[in-house]
Amino acid sequence: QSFKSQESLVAEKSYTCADWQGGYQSLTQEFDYWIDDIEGQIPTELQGTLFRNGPGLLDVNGQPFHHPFDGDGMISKITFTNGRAHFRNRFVRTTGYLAEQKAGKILYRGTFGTQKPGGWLANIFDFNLKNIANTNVIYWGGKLLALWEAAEAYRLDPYTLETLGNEYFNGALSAGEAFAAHPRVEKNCDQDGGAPCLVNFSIKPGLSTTITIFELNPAGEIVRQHAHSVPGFCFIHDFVITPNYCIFFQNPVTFNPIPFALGIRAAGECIKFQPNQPTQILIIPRFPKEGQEKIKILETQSGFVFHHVNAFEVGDEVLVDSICYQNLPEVEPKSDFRQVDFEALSPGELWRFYLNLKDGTVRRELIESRCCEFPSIHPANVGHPYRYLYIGAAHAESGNAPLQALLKIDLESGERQLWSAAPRGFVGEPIFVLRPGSEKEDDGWVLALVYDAAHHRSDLVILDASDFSKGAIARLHLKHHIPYGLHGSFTSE
Ligand code: 3ON
Ligand code: FE
Repeated sequence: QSFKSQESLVAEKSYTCADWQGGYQSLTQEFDYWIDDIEGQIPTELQGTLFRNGPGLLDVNGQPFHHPFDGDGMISKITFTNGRAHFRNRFVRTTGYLAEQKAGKILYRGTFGTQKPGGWLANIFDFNLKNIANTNVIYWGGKLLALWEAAEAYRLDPYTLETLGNEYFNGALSAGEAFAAHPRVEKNCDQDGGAPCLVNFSIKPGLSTTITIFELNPAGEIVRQHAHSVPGFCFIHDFVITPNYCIFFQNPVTFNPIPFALGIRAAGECIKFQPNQPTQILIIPRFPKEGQEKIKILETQSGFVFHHVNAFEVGDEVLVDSICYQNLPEVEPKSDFRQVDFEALSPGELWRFYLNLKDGTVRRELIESRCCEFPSIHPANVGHPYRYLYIGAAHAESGNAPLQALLKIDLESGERQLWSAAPRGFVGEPIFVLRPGSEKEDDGWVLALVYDAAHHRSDLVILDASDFSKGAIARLHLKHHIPYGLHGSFTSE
């Protein structure tokens, strides 16, 4: 009897698919209220605003999107003042969102599988993808910007979240030019006399790919911009910076444009992972000098990277920490993303890559094999050596599973701390917020939205970053759920 129950314990999952699926229902309402259902206490020193972005709608009037990455961007913001918290959410009024809401049906092809109703005839030769502004939201240069990597940023009012239009940075960008969703901020940029600098990029696909790098000053102006052409198709979602370089992982994928052009498949369904091809690592100087080699390409084993944690320079080497998948499953045209078989997919693992700029070699080391995604670090350490990282993780130590826990990793001592919301909680991206006046790297809080399937609502959970074993120091119950999101940022301005 006792042997049997132990065995079933081992086989038991930390979640049910039905619970997980609840977090992928659309949220149609827009709210504006003070959060008063709180367990624990919001630290009074925690002052500022957490902005989050992600797909808020997973359907138009009951017509489902094919993939969550195709969902319309919805911004949530939680403002902390004197121990209280205020919530507000609004959809980004993109051209596509407005048109589809008015029509009450899908009018656009989505990148990851959503097609216009009516079969291939309705989709053939339509290369117009819907800018859904759903991936990240940043506050920079006095502007709140919703980002999606294949098109222009949308500017929003930071207080009301009202959509103000596309952002072209005083004409530095032109219509149709993309501004990626993963900017990196170097807090102390030597080139700018110690001022903060935001670095971002754009990818222009084709037979060869153009990568453009933008550097913005604290006023939100593009002060440096340079473009590079690299051979082949690129699917690059994120990058990392150091004081001297931008580093991109060109995942080994091929793109077959024919089914896309013919309206048979969406663009994202024409991307095929190449497990026998190496990953190319593109190293681009941030401040290209006359006569200097413009771009250096190194190679490492095949793998797929969406997100990097951080990078820094040590002597002749650049160290890059990244979440790496052994395989990228194809998006299947007839499938339903809510029916995912987690165990059949490869988990995201955390690796450290050592790029030797002198001899061109790359070696790598596994840091964490527990399934993990959505890393966060102390903002002052971006591009520089660091000790602690916080990341969403699976409840179980091995296997692929939904994110239900928050993991803190001490890269120096190897110590791990895990806070889990299992069995009925599912976590999103954690964000580290430093305590005002903090001196220690982990002196601050970790904020994350947790979908609570038991109540079909989301909580904002606050952990003490220096000690996860305390459990949540505050749990703010929202009045509704927030569909699983992507990225966000915290501003104390
Ligand atoms: O050549 C083109 C280049 C390009 C920029 C190809 C292309 C059309 C596919 C393209 C567009 C790419 C886009 C629009 C990518 C959008 C990505 C997105 C919205 C989200 C990515 C999320 C990544 C992860 C790892 C999410 C994880 C989620 C969980 C763990 C569960 O909540
Ligand atoms: Fe991302």
